[in-house]
Amino acid sequence: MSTSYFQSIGRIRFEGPETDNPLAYRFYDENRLVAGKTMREHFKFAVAYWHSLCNTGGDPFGPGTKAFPWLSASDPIQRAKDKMDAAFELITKLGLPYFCFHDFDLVEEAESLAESERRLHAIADYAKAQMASNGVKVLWGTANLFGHPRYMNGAATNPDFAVVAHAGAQVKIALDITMELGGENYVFWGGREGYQTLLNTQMKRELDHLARFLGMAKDYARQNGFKGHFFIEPKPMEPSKHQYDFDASTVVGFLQSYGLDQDFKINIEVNHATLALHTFQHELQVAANAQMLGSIDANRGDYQNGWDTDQFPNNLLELTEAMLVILESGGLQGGGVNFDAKTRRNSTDLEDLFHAHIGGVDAFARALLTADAILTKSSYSTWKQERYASFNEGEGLLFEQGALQLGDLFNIAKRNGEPEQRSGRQEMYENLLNRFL
Ligand code: XLS
Ligand code: NI
Ligand code: NI
Repeated sequence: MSTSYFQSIGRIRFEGPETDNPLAYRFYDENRLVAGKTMREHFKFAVAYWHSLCNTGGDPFGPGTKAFPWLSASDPIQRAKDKMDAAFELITKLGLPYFCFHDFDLVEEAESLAESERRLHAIADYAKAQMASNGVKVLWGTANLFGHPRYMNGAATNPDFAVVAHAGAQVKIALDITMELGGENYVFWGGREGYQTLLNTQMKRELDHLARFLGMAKDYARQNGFKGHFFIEPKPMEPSKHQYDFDASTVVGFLQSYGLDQDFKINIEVNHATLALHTFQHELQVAANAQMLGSIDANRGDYQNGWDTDQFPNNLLELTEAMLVILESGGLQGGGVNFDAKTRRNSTDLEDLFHAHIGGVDAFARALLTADAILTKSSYSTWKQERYASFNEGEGLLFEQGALQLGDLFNIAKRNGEPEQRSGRQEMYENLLNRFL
């Protein structure tokens, strides 16, 4: 590594909850065993290349505010290499095991597909050499099929086959470099896969195309030896008014109805869940119910507005509920926790990237410890089991086994009379979270 971009900052270490050092982990102790796995294994934390290395904070009202020194070279390949040096310095100083990328986060897209491909392979070679020595890995790769103007009417769901083919070429190259870098998973977030008005849209046809496209990508990767998971990342809106992958439930139905449910799982993003008017934990549970809880894009939204603010996670109650779902469903399948989050526009010091990730990592670590304590040291699981005790024996059990008819329900209800009122005790459950925090 040539230049150091974060010279004043050393390796971030676990110092325990009492430390005064803002550049230390208080709860994330990577080798600590919790529920049979190390914290490192539970989370598989990843830095998101696009937010932390590329995004200088521009918004619709003004330009970027962050002077990232790794973006100053004029040659695109040199700029990409500088950015990668900064990325690996950031990731290794944070002590995190993974990163995630879009193809054109790594290096800028060129005028032609051929030149873009050449650039991507050049930077992938550069990455590979460094990863061999620094041990950092790729949690997932993806293709940016939403930024370029050619995708304004969609990528895989574009009404023009020429654009669909171009998107296919881009996915092929993104898969090639993801595989070259030993990427463990591959993500599809359908930013432009949706529509603005049904007046100009054959929805069924577009969905058929999307399924065909995903199937082709899967077949190509499998033929080339890719063993990882494919994840669909749901989001209900923004940029399209109607996004096809609205929420976890929609995606489960889509994957099942097109026969893609063996290879594809779901990547749940906190702020996308809340945009769909769900909670994060609801989306996790829906994915887990379908055996499709693959990975997480960690961030948080804002209570007072309705878009993807992508703030770093810090809501301990939300995360504790999430960790309960994750622990109870046996963990993430193949994926990890990717910080799809950006520092605020006015957080302009390079050091802010460290504070942001440290805060997110520690929030998850603390939530894991809390959830584990709730599961192992409280009556939480027993209470939840007992709520359903009437299905454990007798007629309730027969109902679950499919041994009753509607007429039987009629006879049972007539015999029993009005059911006894049973409290849901929501507040009692909620108090457990605070008690164990
Ligand atoms: C945007 C998405 C995006 C995906 C990857 O809202 O979260 O960043 O995670 O394309
Ligand atoms: Ni995301
Ligand atoms: Ni997002």
